[in-house]
Amino acid sequence: MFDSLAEKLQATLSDVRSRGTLTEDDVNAAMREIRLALLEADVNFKVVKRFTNAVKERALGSDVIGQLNPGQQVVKIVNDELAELMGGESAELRFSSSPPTVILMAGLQGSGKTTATAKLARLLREQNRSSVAVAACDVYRPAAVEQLITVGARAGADVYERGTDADPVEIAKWARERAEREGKDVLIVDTAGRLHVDENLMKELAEIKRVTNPTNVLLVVDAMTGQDAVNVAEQFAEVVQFDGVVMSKLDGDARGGAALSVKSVTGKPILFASTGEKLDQFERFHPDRMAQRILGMGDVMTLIEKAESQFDETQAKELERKIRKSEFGLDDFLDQLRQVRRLGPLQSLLGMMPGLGGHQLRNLRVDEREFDRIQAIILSMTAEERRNPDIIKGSRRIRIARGSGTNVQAVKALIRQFGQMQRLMKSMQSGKMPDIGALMRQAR
Ligand SMILES: Nc1nc2c(ncn2[C@@H]2O[C@H](COP(=O)(O)OP(=O)(O)OP(=O)(O)O)[C@@H](O)[C@H]2O)c(=O)[nH]1
Ligand SMILES: [Mg+2]
Repeated sequence: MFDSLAEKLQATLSDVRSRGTLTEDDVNAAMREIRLALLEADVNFKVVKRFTNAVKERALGSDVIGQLNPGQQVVKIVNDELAELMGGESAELRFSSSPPTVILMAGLQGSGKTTATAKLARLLREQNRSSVAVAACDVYRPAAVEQLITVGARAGADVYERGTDADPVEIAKWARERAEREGKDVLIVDTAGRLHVDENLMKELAEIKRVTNPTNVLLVVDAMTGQDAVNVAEQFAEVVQFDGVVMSKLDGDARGGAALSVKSVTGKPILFASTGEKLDQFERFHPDRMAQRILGMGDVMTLIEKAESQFDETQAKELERKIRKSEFGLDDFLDQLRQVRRLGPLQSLLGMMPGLGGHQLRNLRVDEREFDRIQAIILSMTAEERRNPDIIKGSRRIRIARGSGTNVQAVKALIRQFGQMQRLMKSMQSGKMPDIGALMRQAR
């Protein structure tokens, strides 16, 4: 899903990320690319304009924060704004304080209402341990009731149906009363679709809404229809109040325009995403995670956040003090390595290390085992050797190599690099992290 958009945004942003410094022209160029990518993804053009303006304003207005380089900040801004575009916070279903919670499903013909009804029933049964009934109020298509009986049963829900002869409003009223009587936690009402948003459909929906008094009205829209889905949602919003959107068939949507625009255009959040024909291909919609998925940087975003919280000020100050006083030894180095490692995969991590821009990163293939090797070498040293690596010569070197399962060259390289790093640190004012990338290249 969102394949082509993801690819384009990722390419643009990886270019931005790799720059040490960013000029206004760089930002403008990136915004042009992003605008094109979004338009090609069939995102509403007003939404695109608002989006790129917001990103640009923030990108140009922000200072360099902490250890992140400006390119990475632009990436973070795009990520934040993408999430914001899709609603920011994840929207939740409302639950009634006096059961049943009634969920009314609306939408055009073939949008995926019946499928979503069963999927939602399953999700609420599994995740909330709710007892769920579904009501078959589509009496126009003979097979519709049969379909709900089949998928409803598979989802473990009671199916309330009265065939195709009864009036849908009557069925809805009866189903609500029955759910109340039978003590169901949740009643999901499946309704009939139409080809277009027409008056009859709206009248019937309004009636069903009146007699069931739903806690949530969900509009199911087909993501594959792109901006049409958004237009339909807009038309619905004018006549029937709905609370949120179920975005169906996201699996077949390579562009993503509907998912990206619908909140912005209708003001209604996406609550659920349907991503396949199987019952369990249905999930709560989280704008932030979706943004990260589109940018292909779930890990990096998490890491940036982790880094922001991990490299706290106190630690940075202590590190700075040690460096200033030339007290930074191999023990501290190992501490740093371990701290870094807790954050996650090295390859993505190194890109956000100060002094390691993206262009360096691209040439750097990190083998996670390097970490183990460096750690093993340092751990094979005595405390004295770690404080004062200069004494590591001859037989000490052989002992350490043997103890760490490496060789004398590796030990030598590490100590030489550490020496260089110490000298570099002495000349540095701030408590930056050492250039671990260079160290690893040399230690190999
Ligand atoms: N790939 C994919 N197919 C889906 C998804 N959701 C529904 N479908 C398929 O889309 C078709 C229509 O789904 P329904 O749930 O019957 O749609 P509906 O809105 O109830 O249709 P009507 O009752 O005719 O108005 C079916 O073939 C479903 O299997 C989805 O998330 N992904
Ligand atoms: Mg249906």
